[in-house]
Amino acid sequence: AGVTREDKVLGLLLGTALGDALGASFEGRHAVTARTVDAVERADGTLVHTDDTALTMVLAEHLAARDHAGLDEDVLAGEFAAAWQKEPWRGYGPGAAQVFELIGRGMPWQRAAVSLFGGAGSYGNGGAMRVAPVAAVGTGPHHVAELGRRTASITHAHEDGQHGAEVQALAAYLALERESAPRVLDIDQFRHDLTRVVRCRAWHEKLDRVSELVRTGADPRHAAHSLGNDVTALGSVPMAVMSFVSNPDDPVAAIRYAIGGGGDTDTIGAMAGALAGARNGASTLPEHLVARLEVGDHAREVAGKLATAGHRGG
Ligand code: R7I
Ligand code: MG
Ligand code: MG
Repeated sequence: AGVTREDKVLGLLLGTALGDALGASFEGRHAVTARTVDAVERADGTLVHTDDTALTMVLAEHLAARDHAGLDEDVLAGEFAAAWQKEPWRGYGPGAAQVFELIGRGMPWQRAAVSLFGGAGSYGNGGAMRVAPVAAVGTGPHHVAELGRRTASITHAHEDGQHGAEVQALAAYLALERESAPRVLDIDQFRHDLTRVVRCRAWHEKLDRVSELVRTGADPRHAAHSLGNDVTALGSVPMAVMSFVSNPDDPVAAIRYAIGGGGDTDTIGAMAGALAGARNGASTLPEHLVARLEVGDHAREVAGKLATAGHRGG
């Protein structure tokens, strides 16, 4: 009964696209008022997505096409690079663009990824922003986190860039497999499950803060100030989790909360949208907004395959 698994997987993809495309108009703003988001929602015309959705779709297709064969980083690296090459104007981070260019010239992704930032690798949120589809194929929390880390490592050699992908992947898994509306979301349990997989103090501190902010009913600006809203993984994934757990039953409200905090609004919106879309299903997304997305039909096709690909359960 209730929402089907396929509708939830589609919700994950369309929630990503909707959060990304709505947030894209506000990237870099200090904070965003509800009225300005209203105006974008009420307008017509295409809601153009950015790199976040483009790479999420590449990963979703990769996983859907390979079924039980699982994830192949070498193949996926080439697919990411090809997507960048085809549409370099989608707003890619400078580090990611550089890695994709090097991969396109034949450099192995391992070498390309560590070449960034003086050999430290990137701790940007590019691994986390595109990771959600792994939730549909992982066998359990640890497997999902591992898949998330592996997909991120193609461009993000820095540990923090990978931790962000682990946390977002696991959050998406919990939203898809454990948490279905109308069951009430247990925020403390959700946070507890996330912290069990990522054994890192900085992440635990941020996620603990999420519980506290939910308890006090913090508004988006306050939450963004406390958790961060920038292009780093540690400075954006916690705000996305916050946006979801404080609006668990309404994807558009979760996305609006994410955008309301300002900063990296397309990415925080995309990640919050993935979580809320996965929990509530695509059927809960407003039709007039979904109709304006670029990925609608393609997402439906991929979601159908992804919902039955790989292993199930947890
Ligand atoms: O992580 P990445 O793909 O960027 C994703 C963001 C999202 O907001 C997308 O919507 C798109 O707009 O870009 O790309 P990177 O360039 O690897 O990382 C993003 C930024 O994080 C970098 O450009 C740096 O500003 C910062 N950064 C670092 N700065 C110093 N030292 C990431 N890693 C480092 C570092 O090691
Ligand atoms: Mg983007
Ligand atoms: Mg962004």
